[in-house]
Formats: sequence, structure tokens, C-alpha cells
Amino acid sequence: MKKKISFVAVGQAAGNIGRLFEQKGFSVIYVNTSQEDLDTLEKAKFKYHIPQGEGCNKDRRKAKQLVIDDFDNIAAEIESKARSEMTFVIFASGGGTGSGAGPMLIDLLIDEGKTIGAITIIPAPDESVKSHINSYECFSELTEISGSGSCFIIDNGNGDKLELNAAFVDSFTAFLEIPEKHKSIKGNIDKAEIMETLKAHGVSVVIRSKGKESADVIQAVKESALAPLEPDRAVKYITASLAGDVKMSDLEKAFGTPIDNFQTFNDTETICCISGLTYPQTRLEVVYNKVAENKDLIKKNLAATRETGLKGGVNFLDEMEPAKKKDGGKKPQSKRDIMSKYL
Ligand SMILES: Nc1nc2c(ncn2[C@@H]2O[C@H](COP(=O)(O)OP(=O)(O)OP(=O)(O)O)[C@@H](O)[C@H]2O)c(=O)[nH]1
Ligand SMILES: [Mg+2]
Repeated sequence: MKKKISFVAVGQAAGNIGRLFEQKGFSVIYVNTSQEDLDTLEKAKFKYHIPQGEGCNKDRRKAKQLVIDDFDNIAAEIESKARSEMTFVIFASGGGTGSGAGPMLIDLLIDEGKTIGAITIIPAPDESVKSHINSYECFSELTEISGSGSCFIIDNGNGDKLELNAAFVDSFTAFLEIPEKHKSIKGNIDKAEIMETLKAHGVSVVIRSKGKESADVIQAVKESALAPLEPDRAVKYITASLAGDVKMSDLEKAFGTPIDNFQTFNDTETICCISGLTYPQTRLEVVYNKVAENKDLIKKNLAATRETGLKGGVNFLDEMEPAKKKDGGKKPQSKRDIMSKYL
């Protein structure tokens, strides 16, 4: 499975997560506009510094322009170093580089014919207004991309960043290892079923739980990045290696009937991935509300700094209706069309 999945880590937070995947044996390419950020990744194998980049100091637009100017080289780098059946682009939604570059890069790579998923991070509620503006803009773009696979969301509101990184990488890796490690005469999960789960469009959640009952696993899913699960959620796949008395039928009852479920069994812990879920509207509203509450302050600050060269970001206040379609759902015609959507 480690050859089937690769990662493109964009920005500093993504670099931290990428390192954990690389340590587990996956191919990871680290892309950044900041050479200093890349230098912190001491033992990383494949690092790519976007030329002219000097970091994006939370300015998403700067990141987008740098990616646009260098896209052919970035794509060639990914093609040569992170070739696989599916690539996950990792980025924090609250910064500049990863947040600005992430969704656009996903869109452009899909256009190149690649199968792309996302791993992104929502800022904790006590983070800055700027992080929340970036996050909201980032998710507005992400939710518009129709051809992407699974999007995993790490919620920094759930605890310590580095612990969340480790928990996510461990769960994700354990999930990928199910076909090799968990074999049962009662049912198996093969590699194709893992890939089918991951390729499903929509939000995914992956958890491990040592609990012996279905309720323990249901609770673990609810406590993970997606809490609370949306009341009108859709679900495409529930794929799990079940332990103890945990039952697929209980998971379906709790999370909705999927198109398909894949199950196997083991004696140690339940590993479960649910994919094809709707975006966590309730959690995104928390992000939205933090921006909205500070609307006047932001407007005042933008007006005060406009002459000093602060570019972009002003029109977001008009665009903050959740999941608003900007292009009427039309399919873009060329790379240039895709790029121009993001500027
Ligand atoms: N989960 C997690 N979140 C992190 C980590 N490091 C930073 N963050 C969060 O990521 C966001 C900032 O994104 P960064 O990745 O630092 O920013 P960047 O993409 O490098 O962009 P610029 O530095 O602004 O150009 C904030 O919401 C931080 O709380 C990490 O290791 N794990
Ligand atoms: Mg950075």
C-alpha cells in the first residue's frame, strides 16, 4: 500500500505531518515558499522550494501567484518523486502557503489526470482572526472542487497539534495496512477496497479504538475531527476492521447507510474509515462566525493598510455564504481558467 499512496506536503504544518508519513515509509514531497521552513525538515528526502518564494506570511494570494508562476516545475517534481495511484495534498487551511496553494494545486493536479485527496487542518477557535479568514476562504475553494477524492480534516480545536498529527498519521497508516495485517475467515478487505474508500469524493474520517463495543467506536468517530457529525450527512463507504463486539450494522445505524461497506475482523482494536461524508458545516460555521464577529475590525484594518501594499482578501466579506458557487458549476476549459478562478 505504501507504493499506492504518496503525499505532497505544502507549508510548514503539512511538513510536520509529511515527516511522520515519510518515517513510516511513504514517498513525500515537501513544497514550500519558504526555504527556512524547508530547512527545518532535516532528514526529508524530497524538498522543493518554489523559486522567488520567501514565505507567504499568511497571505494566500502570494502563495497562489507563486504556484501559478511555477506550476509546470511543481507538477514535474510531483510526477517524478511522488508517483502513485493516489496522492494526498496536505496543507493547513489557516496559514498562507498551504492554504493558498493547496486547493488550487489539487484542482490543477486533477486536471493533469491524477487522483488527488486532501489532508487539511482547521485552526483552533482561539487562533487569530487572520487564520480564520484564511481557513474560511480555503474551505470555500476546497468545497468547489468536484473531482477530488477523500478530504481528511484535522481539527486543531481537539488538542495538541503534534499529538493530533501523530494520531492522524497512525490511524491513516493502520487503515492502509488492513489488507496486509488483518485476515479473517469471516471476511477480508483487499487493497482495491481500501483505495475505493479513499477515492470517494467528500470528507473522510479515520479512527482507531480499543473499545470493545460499537458505542465506543461511534464515540471515537464523533470525537474525531468531524465532531459533530452533520445531521443531514451523506455517507459513501464504511470500511473497518472490527474488534470485540463492534458491529458494522451498529455503525451504519449511527452514521447512515453507505453505498457499500467493507469489513474484516481482528482481536486488538477497531480501525474504521468512513468516506464520502458532507463537509462539516457546523464546524465551518464556527470559523465563519469568528470572521463575521470581527468584520468591522477587519474592514477598518484593511482600509488603514491599503496604501501600504496589503493586497487582496477584501472581497471575502461579500463571498462568505457557505458553499456559494462562483462559476455556476461550469467545467473550466484550461489550466489558465483554473488558475484564474483562484485569483
Ligand atoms: N495540526 C497541526 N497544525 C499546525 C501545525 N503547525 C502549524 N499548525 C497550524 O497551521 C496553521 C498555520 O499554517 P502553516 O502551515 O504554519 O502556514 P504555511 O502554510 O507555512 O504558510 P505561511 O507560513 O503563512 O506562508 C495554524 O492554524 C496552526 O495552528 C502542526 O504541526 N500540526
Ligand atoms: Mg510557513
